[in-house]
Amino acid sequence: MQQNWIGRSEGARVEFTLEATGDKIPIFTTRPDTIYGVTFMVVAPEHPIVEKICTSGLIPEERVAAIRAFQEKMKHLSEIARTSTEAEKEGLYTGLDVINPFNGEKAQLWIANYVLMDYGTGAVMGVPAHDQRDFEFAQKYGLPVKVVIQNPEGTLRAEEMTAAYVEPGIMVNSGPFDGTPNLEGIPKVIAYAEEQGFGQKTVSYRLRDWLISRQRAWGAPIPIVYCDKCGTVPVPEKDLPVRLPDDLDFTGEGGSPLARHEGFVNTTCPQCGGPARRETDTMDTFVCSSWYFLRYTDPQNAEKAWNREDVDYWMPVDQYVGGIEHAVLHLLYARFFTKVLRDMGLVKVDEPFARLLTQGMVLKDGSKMSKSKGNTVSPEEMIAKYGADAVRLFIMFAAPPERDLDWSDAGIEGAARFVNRFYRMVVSALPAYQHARSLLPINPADPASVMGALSEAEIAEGLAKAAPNLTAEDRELRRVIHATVKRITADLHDRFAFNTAISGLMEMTNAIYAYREKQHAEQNTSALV
Ligand code: ANZ
Ligand code: ZN
Repeated sequence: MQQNWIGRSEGARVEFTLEATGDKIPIFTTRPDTIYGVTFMVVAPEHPIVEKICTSGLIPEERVAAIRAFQEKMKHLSEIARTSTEAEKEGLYTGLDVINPFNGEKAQLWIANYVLMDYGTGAVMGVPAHDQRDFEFAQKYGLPVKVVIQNPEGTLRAEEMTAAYVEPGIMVNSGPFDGTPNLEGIPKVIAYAEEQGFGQKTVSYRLRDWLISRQRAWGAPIPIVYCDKCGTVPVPEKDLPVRLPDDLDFTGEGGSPLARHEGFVNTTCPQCGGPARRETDTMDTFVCSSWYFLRYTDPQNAEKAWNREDVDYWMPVDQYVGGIEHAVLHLLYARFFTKVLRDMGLVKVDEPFARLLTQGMVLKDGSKMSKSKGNTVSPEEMIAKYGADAVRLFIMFAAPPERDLDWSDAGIEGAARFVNRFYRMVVSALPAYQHARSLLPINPADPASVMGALSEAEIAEGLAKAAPNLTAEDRELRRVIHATVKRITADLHDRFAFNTAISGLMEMTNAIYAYREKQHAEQNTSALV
């Protein structure tokens, strides 16, 4: 998920030219091998060239008005709505043409919903024969389709295509590149563009800048002061930390209560001593969650964030448990902070978290519990009715921790019944257990004599005394118990499989009850005999 989020994409930037004005419009493409197949160009509605065209006097007023209306409509659509593969492609011809620097051919310049301003260059070369979005766009607006990558059978015909051809093939209709396998063609086309000076190899990222300031009354303060004379002045280290006031007035009027707190806002300039104002935005809470785990290694340190030895001893975090919603933001930022701190020589580790378990959610009737839906279950009520052990047992048992679990009242009753059954079994076995233990050379008052302190021989002797003649059933029960111990240990330790550990316990409990009932029956029959 992080890889997708960062979205590194290798490709080329190639400059097309607006014929009427000579303006250069660079495009970003991952498929330079298809550049001879360009039959139109599309820019984002917000692209600066659109503004320039609208005010150039080169196109009629009605067209300008139509472009303005289109821009306005796009403003209200989310990025997802605009670019989803299902979304209807919508566009508008600007009335002007661009020139493909590779072959001097003209292509119409369009604006369309599916091109985003903040990715690549905000402009796309339209290759309908080999890009599905471009194909759909060309079909809708009657733009030409030109095959430039031929399939191995050599059967691809523009007039017969019902979808873009996106598989590898041989470059055709591509001037000097004809006959080149397209994957080999990519670096060759880029090299040619570089030679000719109208393009170069480039990398685009989907990742955006992270704006860390928030208009909030909580979060780490931004330690900056504004002075009329000195401008923007950082709070000196000796005056850190800046503390937020704890007597804020939450009136519900617009704006940040922090900005209305005169005592916080008004301060003196660290440089000239004159009156100054504090920054009243605070940092996004993700700033703090990017490094709090490092502070946990040395939480009482009043001198610095942490002591190098402590942080190196504890880090990395052995096991991280969190929801999937943290996979791309929090966990990515935390990794980034850790790497920067490592580069600064403040921590040794390269990665903050050794293992990650993404836990599922508790659902009710198949959907996420939420106050607005009114489908929440109050843990307090459940605990009052069934006890905390039963509630916990149900949650652990109902699904593996990485999966969502559906809340079920019947399930929790079942869990409560099991807790009681288990408890009765333990309590009823206590006298027998105490008797057996009294036969072992263990002094409960002396912890050293318990378990590890006994020799093998002493244990064997004790066991022989406590259970002199093991029957076949006794042995079978003991086997079940040992197998259960092994299984639960592995379930818990290796894979946090609480649910299967609990079902192991349930099976063992059944085996113990069955064993006892049988013993009981035998005793009764022998009494009869
Ligand atoms: C021409 C072409 C031909 C393309 C072809 C693809 C296939 P990724 O892999 O996600 O980086 N593109 C570039 N900038 C865009 C923008 N701002 N908004 C929408 N689409 C944009 O995708 C890169 C491809 O997405 C680029 O390569 C471009 O279309 C399009 F047979 O160029 B391509
Ligand atoms: Zn000043």
